Amino acid sequence: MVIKLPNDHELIPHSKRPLYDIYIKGSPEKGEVGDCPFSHRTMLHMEEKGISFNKMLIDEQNMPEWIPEVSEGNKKIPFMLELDTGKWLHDSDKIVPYLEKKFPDPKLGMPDDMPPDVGQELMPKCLIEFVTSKPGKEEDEKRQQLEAELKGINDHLAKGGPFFGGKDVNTHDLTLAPKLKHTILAGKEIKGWSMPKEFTAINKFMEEIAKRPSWKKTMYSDKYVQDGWQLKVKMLTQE
Ligand SMILES: N[C@@H](CCC(=O)N[C@@H](CS)C(=O)NCC(=O)O)C(=O)O
Repeated sequence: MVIKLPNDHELIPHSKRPLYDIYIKGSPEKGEVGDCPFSHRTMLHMEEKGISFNKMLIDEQNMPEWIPEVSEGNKKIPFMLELDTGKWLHDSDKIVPYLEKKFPDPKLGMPDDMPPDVGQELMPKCLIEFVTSKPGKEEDEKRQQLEAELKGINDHLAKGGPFFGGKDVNTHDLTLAPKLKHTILAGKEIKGWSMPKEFTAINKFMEEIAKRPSWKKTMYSDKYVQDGWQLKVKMLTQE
């Protein structure tokens, strides 16, 4: 229970006190969460496990100089501070298994328990290659490559579903869902592409994941994703 005081301060029960400061992509000026699928993935895992955290917004175009000091030389988002121990963690690929070991309940599984060949190439590889492809033969090839990757995901989900974890989400769901959101929005924005109608299991998956409180609490606007991909494609195709 959180007791609201008239001046908007909150009294938070000890069990709900924030355990982490997570540094994610966003607009510090507007106080809005940005379009980073790796930050999203990490926050989804924390929400599903009931781990409380403070969101610290970082402008990706103007990243603080001290980040490599706490992230083993890397300057990437997300990274986070464990408030009880002062330990810094970085990279969603390392943070997610760390959280699974430290907070085993509810079990979401380890990333390498999941089918290794399903959805692994979706993003960045397939999506970036498609949205940066030249119209014509190259674009057709890259679209087919992307759709083959999506078919693998769809076929896997169609065997059970609506989630990879069946009725309950697992780590694979929480990793792929932000990537699928980016694929749907970037494909449309940059190439006027839409998810093929026959991929009904993916559509059902996205509908179901969007209903979860964890998704609602960690959402960011479609506009951020669309603008972010416009900028990324511009940068990548100018090189
Ligand atoms: N493997 C990392 C990838 C993180 C990543 O690429 N983050 C992007 C933002 S979405 C970033 O920090 N980009 C800035 C850069 O690469 O300089 C993870 O899973 O956390």
